[in-house]
Amino acid sequence: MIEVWGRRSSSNVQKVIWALGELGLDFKRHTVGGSFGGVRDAAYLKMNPNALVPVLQDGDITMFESNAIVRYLGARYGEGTLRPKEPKALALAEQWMEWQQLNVVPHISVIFWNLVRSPAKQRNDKAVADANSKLADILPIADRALASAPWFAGDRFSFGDIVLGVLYWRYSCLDCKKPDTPNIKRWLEALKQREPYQKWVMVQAGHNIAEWNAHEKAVG
Ligand SMILES: N[C@@H](CCC(=O)N[C@@H](CS)C(=O)NCC(=O)O)C(=O)O
Repeated sequence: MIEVWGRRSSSNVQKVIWALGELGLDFKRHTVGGSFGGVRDAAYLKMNPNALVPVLQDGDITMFESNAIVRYLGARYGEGTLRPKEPKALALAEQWMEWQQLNVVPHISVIFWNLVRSPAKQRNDKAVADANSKLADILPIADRALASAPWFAGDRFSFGDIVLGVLYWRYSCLDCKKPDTPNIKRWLEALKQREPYQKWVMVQAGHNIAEWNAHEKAVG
């Protein structure tokens, strides 16, 4: 059976378990990382020397890096579904996955860490304002792409929707000013109809550090 190591509250773990859910694959998950620890144990470091989650084990493959894991799952179990078969759709899915990771994730992460994961006294308001202003420039790029197609790869959901799908849920729950992106809004509503997204991603992570800590413990 496929095994995944990583706490459910981790966005990078969520990419993997959401992808597994989309593929209808059973898996066993081990809760490690964050307040649960375990990522510096010798046995874990053998699987992921970075001491980070997630790790995936499937037969003779043990691997880390969430986006690479999602790509592996697509190649092995989701040819034509999670991983588009047609070269143009595959190219678009790959393009947007890279773009989301490099351009959007860092800024949403800054906002999330400051507003939710840090005690109020340590909040860096300037960093939050800078990240918000960068997102106001960057998110319209994704919005324009979604004006001509329902999903990032075209007509069908694919792994090109996974990276932003996880982070955008968090962002949508945050109390901060957001750019007007009607096509992203429609895309998010479509994601919300997907059962694996509801199960693994649409979890309220809280609005401050106390709520986050309670959330992390509760979801495991
Ligand atoms: N590039 C890595 C980043 C992994 C990462 O930063 N994971 C975070 C959680 S989202 C982590 O392990 N933090 C330490 C912990 O949870 O103990 C990936 O995409 O898998």
